[in-house]
Amino acid sequence: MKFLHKYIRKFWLPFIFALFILMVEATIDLLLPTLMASMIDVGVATRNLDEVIKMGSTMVLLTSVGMVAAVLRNFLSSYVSQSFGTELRLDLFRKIQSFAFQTIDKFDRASLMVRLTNDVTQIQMFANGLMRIFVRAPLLCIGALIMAVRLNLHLSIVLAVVVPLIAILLILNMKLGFPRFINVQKAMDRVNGVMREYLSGVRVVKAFNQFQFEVNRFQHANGNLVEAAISSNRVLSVFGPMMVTVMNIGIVAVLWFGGYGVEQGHIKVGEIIAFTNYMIQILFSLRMISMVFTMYVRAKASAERINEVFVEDSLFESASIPSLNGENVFHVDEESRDEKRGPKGSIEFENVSFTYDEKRGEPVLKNITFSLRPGETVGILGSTGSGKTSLANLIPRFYDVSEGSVKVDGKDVRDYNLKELRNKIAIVPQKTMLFTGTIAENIRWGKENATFEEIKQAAMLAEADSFISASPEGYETKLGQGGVNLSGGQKQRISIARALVKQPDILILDDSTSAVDMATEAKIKASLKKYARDLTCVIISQRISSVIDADFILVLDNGKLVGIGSHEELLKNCQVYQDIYRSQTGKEVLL
Ligand code: DCP
Ligand code: MG
Repeated sequence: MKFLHKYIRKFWLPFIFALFILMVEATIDLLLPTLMASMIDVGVATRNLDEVIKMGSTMVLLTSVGMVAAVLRNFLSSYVSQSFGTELRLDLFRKIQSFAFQTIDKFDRASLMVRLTNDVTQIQMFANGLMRIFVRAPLLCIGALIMAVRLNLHLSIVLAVVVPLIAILLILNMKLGFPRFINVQKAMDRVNGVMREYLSGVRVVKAFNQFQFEVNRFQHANGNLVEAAISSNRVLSVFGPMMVTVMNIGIVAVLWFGGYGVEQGHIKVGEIIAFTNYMIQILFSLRMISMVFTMYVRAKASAERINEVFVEDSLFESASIPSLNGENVFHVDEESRDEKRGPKGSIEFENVSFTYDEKRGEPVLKNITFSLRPGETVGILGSTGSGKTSLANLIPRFYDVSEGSVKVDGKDVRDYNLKELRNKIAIVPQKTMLFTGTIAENIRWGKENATFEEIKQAAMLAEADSFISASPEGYETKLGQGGVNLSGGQKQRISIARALVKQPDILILDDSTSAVDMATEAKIKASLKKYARDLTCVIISQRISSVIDADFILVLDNGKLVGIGSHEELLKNCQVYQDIYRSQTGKEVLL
């Protein structure tokens, strides 16, 4: 997988070094039983204390070296795997940031979460595992085999039977275990998905008393997870003991034949002990290898899922996200800010059609054409689902048009550097989204280096200053996630302030005063007019009163532009507008 190359290039040196240390460790492990055999057979059997001390201290020395090596290797492996995991997670996060909305829509959001957290952890664990047992296990396995055969060829006949048997068990274990492991992971994803959806909708769930429904849904996903986990554990619990049993029978056989050999005088006691030690090392290393394989399967599945994210096209290079060590920290380019002042902010739609999903027939916008000069205000009116938000989304290029073109300042939005384009535009989304942090921080989101005066000014324009200043902590009031501790209208006004502090050329208000009372709305519009003489405004609403004094109004109906003109003109000649007018004022249109 290509995305891994970068990390391999970066971490290969400490990785190789860790592998080298592992080889040292394995060698020590392999030497110890032989030394012990010699201690017993030469030292103890002949009552030669010098030999015992010599061998004993060599063993102590070797073990100490092994310990130091292990500590060093643990340091290395946790450093490498942690830095690798952190970087991978950051890169993945950046990649997701760079996605067009279409791409984000395509992935399930919960699955993106799991990819960022669990999948990265799996790969990280595998990398760590590699540096603990990867070379060590095969080396130990082969080394122990060689040492055992060298030690005693006759006893090795037992190995010739036992080792292939265990290998077969291992392979069976993997064959049966792998698909089950993958099932566990899939079930885990679903549990995460259900949980995430529940938590984001917890208020609605409570309001509708849908506990039981949610509990059932969770129970279902959880039950599936348990089944998958039990099934995969069953494989482990059958094969694990079987392998140990085979090996133990082998050890008994060695003791049996060995004991016979000792009686006959051609095998020494120490040899038998060393031999069984090697057998245990072989079993141990084979199980290690199977563990690495299990980790490998999980990591591979995770890597594939992460790869799916990396192979998606980025809409733009997200150079503005600060990296860990502080390079690339975002600076607002003062020069470009100054330069872009002046009468800029024209918008042109030319025969624009748009659909979210090519496969789903009916386009959401059909053949829309209009243009807006700098400083003008356009109102977009239409019933729910008529395509107002979709139209607005095309201006900052949240989505790409299917046909036609959208131009800002005479240039097709697809020809812009996205950062440059979005610097011109501030949008107050229909669904207010505030972040955890203080009110001031949330407003400053619009312009990173905004001074307190600028923030306060923006809040005053948005009619938010009065309620913010009235609260005890003022602008330092902490908001919960999504701004839960504010009313809907308060959130909308902070959201407007956040857009205004950016000092954009184009301001898009998507139903941004829907939760604000009429009087406050009128005040906001009045201050906007005063402050923003050369600001191009797109005001989306379902209320005629919100758009009545716009320079002109677009009336959308089911994705089609059915009227364009001033309030009076539309009252005269637009059927849909007349209907909306009648339903909102109760007055008949006097012609
Ligand atoms: N739509 C879609 N996929 C999305 C968003 C919308 O398929 N991610 C569809 C649903 C509607 C149509 O697009 O049929 C128009 O949706 P809009 O959100 O543009 O509609 P409005 O903004 O006009 O509606 P509202 O006033 O409710 O905000
Ligand atoms: Mg909308």
